[in-house]
Amino acid sequence: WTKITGWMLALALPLMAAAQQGSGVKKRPNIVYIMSDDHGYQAVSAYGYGLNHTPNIDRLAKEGVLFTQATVTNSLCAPSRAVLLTGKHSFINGKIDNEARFDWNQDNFAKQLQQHGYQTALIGKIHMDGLPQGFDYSAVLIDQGEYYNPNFIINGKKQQVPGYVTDLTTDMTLDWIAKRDTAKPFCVLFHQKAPHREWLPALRHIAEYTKLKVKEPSTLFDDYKGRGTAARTAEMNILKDMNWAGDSKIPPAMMDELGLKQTLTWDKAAYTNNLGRMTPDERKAWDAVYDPIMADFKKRYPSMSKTELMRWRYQRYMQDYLGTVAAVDDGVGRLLDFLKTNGLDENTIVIYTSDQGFYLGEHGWFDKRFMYEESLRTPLLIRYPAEIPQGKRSASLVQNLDFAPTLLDYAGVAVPKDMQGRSFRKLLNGKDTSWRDAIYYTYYEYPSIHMVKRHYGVRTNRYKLIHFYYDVDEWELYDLEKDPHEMKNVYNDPAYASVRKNLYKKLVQLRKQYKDSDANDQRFLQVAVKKQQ
Ligand code: SGN
Ligand code: CA
Repeated sequence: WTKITGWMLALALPLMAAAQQGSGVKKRPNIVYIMSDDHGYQAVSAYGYGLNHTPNIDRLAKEGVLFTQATVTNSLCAPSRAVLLTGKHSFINGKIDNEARFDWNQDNFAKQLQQHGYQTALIGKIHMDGLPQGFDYSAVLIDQGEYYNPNFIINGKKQQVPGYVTDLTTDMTLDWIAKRDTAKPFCVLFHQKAPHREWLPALRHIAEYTKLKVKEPSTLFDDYKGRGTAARTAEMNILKDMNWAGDSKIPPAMMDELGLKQTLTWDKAAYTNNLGRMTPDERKAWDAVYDPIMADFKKRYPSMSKTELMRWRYQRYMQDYLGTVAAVDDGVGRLLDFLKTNGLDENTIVIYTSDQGFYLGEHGWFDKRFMYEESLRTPLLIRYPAEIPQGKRSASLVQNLDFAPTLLDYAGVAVPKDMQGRSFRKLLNGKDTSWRDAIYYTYYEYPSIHMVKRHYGVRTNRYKLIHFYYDVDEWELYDLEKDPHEMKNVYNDPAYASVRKNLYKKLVQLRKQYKDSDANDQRFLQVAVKKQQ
């Protein structure tokens, strides 16, 4: 039997491939899933915040759909990637935080695509140990990866590659597509490291971006009075918690001269290691731009007030952050041009998103983790001319949980029953009017860097209810329509009693639906306690 089936398959497969390429038969789409790291939607110009200009990502908005309310289920790097791959919440796929082990043996959508005749690749940041499964080709960064002359693990073998990480990730992606087997459809996960901390832009962008002056968010000087303990005790304030050398790029020797203490124990080392990776020529070009900025800071620092210092640090942060976004945008442009030149633009689904959102000074913060808007939401733009309308915006509550089922749906592969997300293919076609009215969120990495307390919650298109636990037991409720910046917790406001009751009901229902429980939270507490011992 196996012999006969083998023979039959050997004959049938090329025929099937030929049929796919032939006219009459609709070809299965290719998929380019672009995900950057920590790219807040505020820094995609199509979202209209006016911070920067991303003409290439914006092409996807013009030629496809932009989601205004796309969210993640757990606003942290590796957990977000695990959700993308498995289509399951963190408490089901097991990757609850950046430390937990990810079990590559479990099913993922790339494995499914591979089993159904797709060729697959994973290129760039994945932030998970172990050889990626489900990919014919993988070229991944180690852990967080490096900006200059980074190390990659290419199909399991470590190798340092000269160049700038964002450009290299783009090069490798285009290269892999160019060399693919044209008889099969492909799916590539094109994962940029940028704009992750410590924000080192490409040399071609530093002169322009270090001159940038952006508008401050209205909540830059938030005193957290309207909210709970979690917001007050988080350690992600731009003035207090950012590294002087590592992040703001003040040379370690200058820190000593000015009497600046290291913020984190690796503050100076981050600077030395990151810049130390540059070639002498690269370093010269870098210093030519940054030295004068630092010399100017040195003169001004002694007379700067705390407010002035916060303002300086905010601008410095934005310059480098937005500088790294510029190369990501270049890469998207190169990819779109490449698809067009190679006749692939009609039949390729292109998605642009980030592993989560990011604070660009809102509430005085950088980083993410919280279920508050800037980190809960993530940019999401999709282009696929064969099916998706052009230039539309959608406020539907889609999540990264939905990527796996959506992509399988487009590929014509049955969605495994245990995936928890839902395909939004019909939603994009305007054929699904019963989309979910609330999303569920969990966050676990505490106590840890940035000290964002454990929490879970529910968000509808108007309200948000959050429960912080572990070493507190606090609830927060926000009315996003009246209070879009989430400055006032109305959990105890009698005017919101019935809203609160309904949201709580919804929360209980979602926890049940997704198979989450207090028992899960307890189980993961044990993991954390063990980790600290
Ligand atoms: C590092 C960063 C943190 C960041 C985490 C997780 N610190 O620890 O600021 O929150 O990564 O980021 S650093 O000083 O080492 O840069 S994530 O995107 O990978 O989840
Ligand atoms: Ca991230």
